Amino acid sequence: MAKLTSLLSLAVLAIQAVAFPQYQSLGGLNERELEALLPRLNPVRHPPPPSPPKDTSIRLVNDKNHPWMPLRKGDIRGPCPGLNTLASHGYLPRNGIATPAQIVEAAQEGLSMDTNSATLVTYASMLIDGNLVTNLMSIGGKSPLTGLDPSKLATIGGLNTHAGFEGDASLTRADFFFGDNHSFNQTLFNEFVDFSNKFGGGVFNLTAAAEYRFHRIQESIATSPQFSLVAPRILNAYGDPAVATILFVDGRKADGRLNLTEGLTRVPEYLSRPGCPLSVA
Ligand code: HEM
Ligand SMILES: *[C@@H]1O[C@H](CO)[C@@H](O)[C@H](O)[C@H]1NC(C)=O
Ligand SMILES: *[C@@H]1O[C@H](CO)[C@@H](O)[C@H](O)[C@H]1NC(C)=O
Ligand SMILES: *[C@@H]1O[C@H](CO)[C@@H](O)[C@H](O)[C@H]1NC(C)=O
Ligand SMILES: CC(=O)N[C@H]1CO[C@H](CO)[C@@H](O)[C@@H]1O
Repeated sequence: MAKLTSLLSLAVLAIQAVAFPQYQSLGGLNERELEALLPRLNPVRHPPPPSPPKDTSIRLVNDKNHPWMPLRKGDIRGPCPGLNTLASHGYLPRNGIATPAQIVEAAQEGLSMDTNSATLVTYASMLIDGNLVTNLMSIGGKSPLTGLDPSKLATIGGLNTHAGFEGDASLTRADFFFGDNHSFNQTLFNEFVDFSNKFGGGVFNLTAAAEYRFHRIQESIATSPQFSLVAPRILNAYGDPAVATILFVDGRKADGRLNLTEGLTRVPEYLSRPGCPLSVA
């Protein structure tokens, strides 16, 4: 009898599936899967995006509350040198898992990114790469620390997710095809420095940024068989080099520039954030 009932209900389910395919849930889960999953999800209310900071003065980035610390086992870093640095200096949770509000605040506090730019890139990334139920995102690879995946269709893969905002022809990261799409790549950073020397008189100014942007795309076309440059990545592929010209600039100097000898993964001891918020829009 039990067998017959389950056979019957299976048959009913099968008929439903055939008759009403348009009623499949948007989350890619059927009713039974939803019933099992919903009690285990941990939904949180999303606070509103942060307001602009009151204090925008010039300030040391590496201050006593924000010392650089090496990675502990399990700490996550990803394709964005800005966010990696903010996490390694404790402006973001050092494990690399954060809410969008924490990311916007850290970008404002630590590196003087202006509120509108930080809000735009953060919430856009959150939609593609974050967990909208727990309000958490990984700044690198996929992690169980962002909570259970609420849907089969969402990747919730963190910022490493290829073909979202992470993509090919990066300044200091190799293309997806070469295997590691998100780690700092010294070979590419050396090219970055060469271009700064050749076109920017030793700094990564806009001329060097434009030349290097063009060069990296040509290089990818020539060497990377699966090269791809489509939206949304194509937007930040052109935005990032501009951001890099104002990345780690020293707020105390009128022409404060990134000291190229320090690389892009940690702020130099002496570095002060700029005194006026920097827009990337
Ligand atoms: C506020 C939230 C931010 C988010 C969500 C974000 C996200 C990302 C992502 C996904 C990439 C990878 C693109 C690629 O495939 O190359 C990236 C690259 C980059 N980000 Fe961010 N970023 C943020 C803030 C910042 C800040 C504050 C800075 C510096 C002041 C910064 C500087 C850069 C630079 C220079 C790159 C290019 C790296 C490369 O091509 O080698 N970002 N960012
Ligand atoms: C660094 O990038 C170059 C050029 O794209 C690539 O050939 C090389 O394999 C990368 N190195 C590492 C360690 O990923
Ligand atoms: C970048 O620096 C080079 C060398 O000093 C200079 O010729 C060029 O005009 C600069 N570009 C910009 C946009 O300031
Ligand atoms: C740049 O960094 C190097 C190495 O840490 C240091 O010796 C040099 O004084 C720095 N240059 C400037 C202009 O701060
Ligand atoms: C989603 C994605 O692009 N991930 C790849 C990034 O690179 C690592 C290798 O370091 C691969 O394992 C991931 O699959």
